[in-house]
Amino acid sequence: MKVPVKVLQQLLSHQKILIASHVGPEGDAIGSALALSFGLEKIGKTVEVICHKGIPKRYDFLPNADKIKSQPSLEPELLVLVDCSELSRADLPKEFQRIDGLPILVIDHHPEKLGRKSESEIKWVNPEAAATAEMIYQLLKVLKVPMTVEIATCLYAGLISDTGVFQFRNTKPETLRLAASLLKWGLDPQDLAYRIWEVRSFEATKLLARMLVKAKFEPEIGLSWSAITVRDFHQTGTNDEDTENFVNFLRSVNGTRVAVLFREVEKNFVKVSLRSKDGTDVAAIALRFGGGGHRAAAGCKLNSPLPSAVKQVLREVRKALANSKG
Ligand SMILES: [Mn+2]
Repeated sequence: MKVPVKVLQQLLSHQKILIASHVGPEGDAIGSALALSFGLEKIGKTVEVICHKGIPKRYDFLPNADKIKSQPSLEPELLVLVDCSELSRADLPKEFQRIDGLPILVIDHHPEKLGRKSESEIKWVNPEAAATAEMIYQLLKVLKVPMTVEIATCLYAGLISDTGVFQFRNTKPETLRLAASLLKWGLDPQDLAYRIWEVRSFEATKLLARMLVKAKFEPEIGLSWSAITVRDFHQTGTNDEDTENFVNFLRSVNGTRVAVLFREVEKNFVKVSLRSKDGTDVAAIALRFGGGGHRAAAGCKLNSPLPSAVKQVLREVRKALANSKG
């Protein structure tokens, strides 16, 4: 993987650097942002990582996670978006959605949407990378940043987060080779996998039970789906953050080609997670509703009542399933 010279120039020619990622950050977003901040600090930069809406509790253990801010305190000369290619998707305070003249550097592995490029943006997008963490690793290597256990932990978190602990198809020989070299720093792979993929509060476990009870399966077309309502969240004392990885329980139903989980987060506001197992492009479906993601894992949000959101999204999913061979 080659790091474009423009990317290095952008980083080297600015002193105060703000790093942000997408809303609803997960291991790759947070791990990549933190690893990059460690690296840039090592080469003398002043760096801040911003997650305006905060990070899910499960990532609190990552080194320097406690230093992530909700509001920038420095006047940045450069904004770096990691694991995110659009300012509109970035988890930044509102005023940052339009800042005149602030150069933006994008480091991302999500397939690019067409159009959308402003003058002040330099984009390094590599959809071949299993995780943005792989790109950050290359970047730090070119910048000659010495590896540390902190950086290794953050990068490893990014890798396991986006590969489902090396089980998804995006896992490549290079991914495993990088993981192997990071493990040499004494990381505990079981502990990291547990913290990122397995651990769940008792309340969230009860919520999961509700979701499973309501699951629907249409074996003829290979569709599994379920919906969580505001009432479910309320009665179990949980929120949307607790639903991480729930959709994978639907995906694991034998005969499933596409799994969909709807969460009615508020009245008339529904979040949707889509997963595919057979190559059906769920990112294309999510895109139709203003969302995005990868071919096998994507998401979107709808401002509509739950039944209508279910109807709209499942109509598109059924169409996609009919069009792709099962
Ligand atoms: Mn990612």
